[in-house]
Amino acid sequence: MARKATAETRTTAKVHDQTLKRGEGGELHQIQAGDIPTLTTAQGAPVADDQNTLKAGAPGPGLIEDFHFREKIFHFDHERIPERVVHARGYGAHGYFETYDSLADITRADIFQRPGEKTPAFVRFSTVAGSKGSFDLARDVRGFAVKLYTKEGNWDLVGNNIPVFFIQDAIKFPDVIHSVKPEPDRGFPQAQSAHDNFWDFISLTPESMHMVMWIMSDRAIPRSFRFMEGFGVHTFRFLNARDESTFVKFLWKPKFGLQSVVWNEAVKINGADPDFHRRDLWEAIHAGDFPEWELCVQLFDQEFADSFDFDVLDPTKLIPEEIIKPRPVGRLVLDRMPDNFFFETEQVAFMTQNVPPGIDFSDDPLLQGRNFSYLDTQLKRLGSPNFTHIPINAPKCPFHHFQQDGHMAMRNPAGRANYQPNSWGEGPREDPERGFRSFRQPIDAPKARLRPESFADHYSQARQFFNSQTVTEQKHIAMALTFELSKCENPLIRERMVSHLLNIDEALGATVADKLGIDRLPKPADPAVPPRDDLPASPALSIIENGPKNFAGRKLGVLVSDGCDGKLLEALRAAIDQEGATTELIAPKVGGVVTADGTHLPARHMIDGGPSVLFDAVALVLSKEGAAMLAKEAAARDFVADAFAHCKFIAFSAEAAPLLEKAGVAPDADEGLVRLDRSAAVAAFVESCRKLRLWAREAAVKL
Ligand code: HDE
Repeated sequence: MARKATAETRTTAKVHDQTLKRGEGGELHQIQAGDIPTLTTAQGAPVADDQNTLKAGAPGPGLIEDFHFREKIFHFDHERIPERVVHARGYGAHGYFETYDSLADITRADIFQRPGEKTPAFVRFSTVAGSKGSFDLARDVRGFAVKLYTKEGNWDLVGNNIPVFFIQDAIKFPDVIHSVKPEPDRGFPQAQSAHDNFWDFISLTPESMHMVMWIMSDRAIPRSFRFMEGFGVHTFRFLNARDESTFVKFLWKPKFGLQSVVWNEAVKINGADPDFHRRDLWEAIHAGDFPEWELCVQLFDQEFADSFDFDVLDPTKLIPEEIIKPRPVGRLVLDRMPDNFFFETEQVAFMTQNVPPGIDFSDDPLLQGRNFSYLDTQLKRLGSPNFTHIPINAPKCPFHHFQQDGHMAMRNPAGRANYQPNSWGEGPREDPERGFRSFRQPIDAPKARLRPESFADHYSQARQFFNSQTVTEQKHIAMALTFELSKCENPLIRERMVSHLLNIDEALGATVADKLGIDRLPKPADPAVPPRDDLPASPALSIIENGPKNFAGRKLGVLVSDGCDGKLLEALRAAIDQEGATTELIAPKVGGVVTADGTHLPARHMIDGGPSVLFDAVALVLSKEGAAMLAKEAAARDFVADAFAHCKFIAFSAEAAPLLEKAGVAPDADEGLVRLDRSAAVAAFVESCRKLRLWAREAAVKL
C-alpha cells in the first residue's frame, strides 16, 4: 500500500472534544483547550506531539534525536523499585493519633504529654508472604505498621495483627521467610503457607508452635483491616524524665470489634475481589466512616517480669490481658487516603529503630535484630541514604544535622559549617537534656551465641491459646491445620507436625491425624520443658468473644429483581443505614431493576460480579418471576448456598423462597433465615445481623 506521511495528530484533537471537566458545583461541562495545561518533558520543554515518535518518513526508521521519546521510555523502564522482601503487598492511609491523658510520670515521650493533642500518622497494613500482586485473603499474618510524626521525631511502631512471632532470635528470620515463600526450584506456591517447605521448617522449630496456633486460627483471615487488632509484639521500655524505666507492650484495639471470614469464603473472595481489603479501606475512608483503633499499653516493672510465668523478652510469648489489663492511652483515626499509591504507600519506610526520647528497646533478641535490619532494606528499596527526604518519611518536626550529599539529595544546606564542633557559630549541637538517652542497663555477661533457658517452653502458651477459643474457633484451627498439612507431599512432615500438636492438645492432634489418614498416632514431640496445663483460658484471645455486638461498618448485599417490593427494600435499607452499615444491591443485569411500583433502582453489582462472599449478611428481595428466573442461574444459587454455608444471616421476601429451595436451603432451616413478611421482621433481621454469623449452623453445613 502506498503510504502518505501526515503530521496531523488526530487523537489529540479528539481528546479535547471528548473531555469533560467537573465544575465547582460538581456539574460536568465541555473542557476548553485553554483549561488543559501543556504537556512538557521532565525538563519542562512543551511537547508538540505525544502520539508519534520522530521518524525519517512514515513508518520510519526512528531517529535517536527524539529526546522526548527517549526520556519517556527511559523513565517508564525504571518505574519499579524492588518490592519489600516481606510484607510486599500492603495498603496505607493517613490519619492522626489523639492522646487521652498525660503519661508524663512514666514516659517523657512528647506524644504522651498533652491530653487531646493530635499527632499526624501514616499506617500501612500488609500480608507477609505474598508478592506485591498477590491477593488480600491469603492465610497469613497481617502487618500493622504505624508511623507517628511526633514533635520529637518519627516513632514507628512496626507491628502485626498477631501478638507473638515464629522465632525467638532474628538470625532465624531468613529461614522462616524462605520456607514460606514460593519453593525456589518451582517458583510456587504464591502467598501460601500450605506447602512442604513451610511445614518442614515449622515442624523442626518448636519455638514456632504458639504462632502456628494463631496463624491457623481465623486471625489469619481477617474480614477487614478495620476489624483486626494490632500488636507491637516485643516488650519495649518507657523512660520518664528521671530516666526511670517501665516495661511496656503496645496493643491496638479496633473500634469496630474483631471479625474474620471462614476459609471457604476467603478462597472465594480471592477470586471475586483480590483487592477485598484494599477496597474496604478505600471505601470506608471515602464514605467518611473512618476506621479507628485505641492504643492500649500493658505496663509492668522488673518485679512483675521476674515473677511472670514466661520471659517477657521472649517474642513467642504474650502477657494475657487478664493478668495485665491494657490501659487505653489514645486513639488512632484513619481519615485520608494517599493521593498516590506509589509516592506514599510504596515508598514509606518503617523502621523499628525510629523511637523518640522516652521510648526505648528491651533486650528481646528479635527486636535487637530488627533494629539492625530495617535500615538495609530501605537503602536497597529506595536506593539512596536520602530516603528520609521523601515526604512520607521526613519528620514533620524541625530537624537539623550534618548528614549531606549522596544520591538524590533533596535539600540545599546553606552555610559553611558541615561539621561540629565548629567556630562559625553555625549549625546544631547535641542536647543532653532533650536528646535521646538509652536506659542505663548494667551488663556483665559472656560474649556467646546463647538462647536463654527461660525461652524453652514452646507449648504452654500454644495450649492456652487453643483453650481460650470457642468450640467453633477450635474447629477452624483443626480444619486449617488439616488443609495446610494435606498440601504437604512428605508424610514425615505431617507426622512431625502431629507430634507437636499432641503436646498442645491431644484431641486436636488426634483429629488432625485422623483427617490426614494417619492411622497410628506418633509419639508426642520431646519437649525441652514439660508443657503446663494449668494456665487459665484467656477470653481476650477469642475473636468470637470479642465481636462488635452491632452491625456498624458492615455490609448487607441485597439480591433484587424487576418487580420486587420497593417499600420493603426501602425499609431494609433505612434500618441498615440506622445501624451505621451499608447496603449494596445486586441485580440480574447491569443497570439495576424496576420495582413493582415502577421506580428504577440502580444496582452496584450484577449477579456474576457480586457473590455473597463480599457481604456480611444478605437479603433476597425478589418478585415471583425474578425468583423463578434466578433459580435457574448458577451464580444466584451460589449466592444463597454460600451465604448459608458461611453462616450468614439471610433475609428473604416471601417470593424468594423458591430460589432458596433451589439452592438447597430450606427457608425455615434455622433462625438465621428471616422471612420479611411482617413489619417487625426487618428490625428482627438487623438485630440478628449484630451477631455477624450464626455459628450454630456450622455443624449442619459441614464446610
Ligand atoms: Fe519485619 N521486616 N522483620 N517484622 N516487618 C520488614 O522492612 C525483619 C518482624 C514487619 O508496611 C522489612 O521495610 C527482620 C516482626 C512489618 O512497610 C525488613 C525480622 C514483626 C513490616 C524486615 C522481622 C515484623 C516489616 C521488609 C526478624 C512484627 C512491613 C520491608 C528479626 C512485630 C512494614 C521493610 C511496611 C517489614 C525485617 C520480624 C513486622 C526486611 C530481620 C517480629 C509490619 O527489613
